[in-house]
Parts: sequence; structure tokens; C-alpha cells
Amino acid sequence: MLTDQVAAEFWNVGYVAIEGFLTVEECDSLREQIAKVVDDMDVPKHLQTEFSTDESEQLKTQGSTDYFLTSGDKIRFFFEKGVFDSKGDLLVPKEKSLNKIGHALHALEPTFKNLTCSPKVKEVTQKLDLQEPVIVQSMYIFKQPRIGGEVTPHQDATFLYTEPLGRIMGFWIAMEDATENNGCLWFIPGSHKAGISRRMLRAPKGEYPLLKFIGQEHNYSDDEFISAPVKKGGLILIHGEVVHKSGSNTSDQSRHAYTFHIMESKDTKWSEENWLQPTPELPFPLLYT
Ligand SMILES: O=C(O)CCC(=O)C(=O)O
Repeated sequence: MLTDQVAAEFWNVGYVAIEGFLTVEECDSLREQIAKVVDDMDVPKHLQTEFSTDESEQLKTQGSTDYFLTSGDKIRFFFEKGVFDSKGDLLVPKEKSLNKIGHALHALEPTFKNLTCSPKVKEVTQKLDLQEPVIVQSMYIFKQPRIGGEVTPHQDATFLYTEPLGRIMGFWIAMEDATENNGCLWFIPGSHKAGISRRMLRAPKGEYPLLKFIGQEHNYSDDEFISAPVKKGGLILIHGEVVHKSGSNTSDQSRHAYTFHIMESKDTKWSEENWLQPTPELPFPLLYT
């Protein structure tokens, strides 16, 4: 599935798209499973958290930051902006209200666990010569029709920092066709070679604010980005330092995706200042067992 040429392209460009990684049936079974998770969703009003990639918004919502910070070993729900009325009731059907579910589907939902640890995934990490890969997080992203918000330009290592850099890789799998109209990913080719410009840090225990950023994202111009549309079942491999974004969904068609991040744990230090920390309940699981 991943030829030497495609692997070389990944290391050189910072991302690569592989069509047909999953079959349509495999995608449908993951979608059915997520529909059940959404159906069973019961989030207390005070924990209803609207998700934003805007830095000032993230730092403002201290009340819900703890819900996010403790979601690494759980299945938690993050909503689109503007879906609640002033009483905290949903203005849209609940299956249309979510921005994403995170961050431990790979451990807690069997259909997602099977895929994340599947021979197909291992074939990719072996081809990329990873020695001791571990799974650090997973998310199901909805990009809802009309209201699915943009994801602003970022590098994943801003949030998942390692020493040395170059140890984080995202698997992003389209559960539906992803196009420029419904909010596909966009990349700056080769941008993974310039290090990172910003980090998100968790405060030491007992200190506030719970999260802060150091450094700044550069001001990228739109024409530096190349779109990466893929069909349902297509995989995009994302280098931890490549600059990428996704547009808002301006169409009537949703753009679901399942994504998880893998770290080469051999000779790597996971930062204790990262928002996401392994827990006694869920240490980062090894991919090769
Ligand atoms: O799915 C999206 O729209 C954005 C995903 C992304 O940028 C990420 O997971 O780092």
C-alpha cells in the first residue's frame, strides 16, 4: 500500500495521500459505531464545551479547559460554536451539533481500536521504519454541513511536543469524500523542515491559567497552501511539524474523518508540559505487541 516512493515523498513533503486505505464498508462500520456513541451521548450542561482552534478563545474558556485536559483517556464531546441557546439547550439535532469526539476512541471503542491497531496501519509504520510506535490520541471530527468551523493553520507538534522533534505522525482517514467545498485539509509542502513556531503548555498543578501558548504561529498566506482532497476511505499521513489547516464547511455535505496520532517512542522524550499525558488507566499503547 505504501511504496518506497510514497514513503520518500512523505519524509520530503511532510504529508502524503493514499487513496483506498479503507474500503467503503469499513468506513460505514466506523460511522455506524460513532452514530451509536452520539446517540448515547449525555453531557451535563456545565461541561458542554464549544471547540475552537482560535488561540484567544481557547485561553478564555477556563471553565471547560479542565474537561478538555482530562479527556486523554476518555471519550468526550466537543461542540460546534453557536449550537446552544442561552439556556444551554441545543438549537440543532445532537448528531449535527458536534465538532469532534476525543481522545481515546483508539482504546475504548472496539471498532476504532481494531482499525488503529490493524495490520494495515502497522504496514505503514513499518514502511516508515518506526521502531517502537505508540498511539497517543484519537479523534473523530465531524465538520458538520454549513456550521463545521475552520481549523486554523497549525503544526501538530505545537500540541504534541517531543524531544527530539520529528517523532509525531498523524493518520487522518476520510470517512466521507473530503473536498474543497466541505473542508478538506490544506498543507504547506516542505514546511515540516523549519521546526515549530509555537507550543501549547499545560500549567504546573495548582497554577492558572491551565493552558498557555508560547511563541506564535506565523502569518501564512492562503496561496502557500495546497489542498488535499481525498475520497471516502483515503488516508492522509501528516508529519508532526508540517503546517496544515482545513477550511470551514460551506456545503450541505458533512466531512467526517477519523484521525489518530502515533509517536515513535524509541529514544524520544514526551514533554511533561503537553496538555495530553499518559495516565495509569491508559498509558500510551504500543502498536507492535
Ligand atoms: O480534520 C480537520 O479538519 C483538521 C484536522 C487536523 O488538522 C489535525 O488533526 O491536526
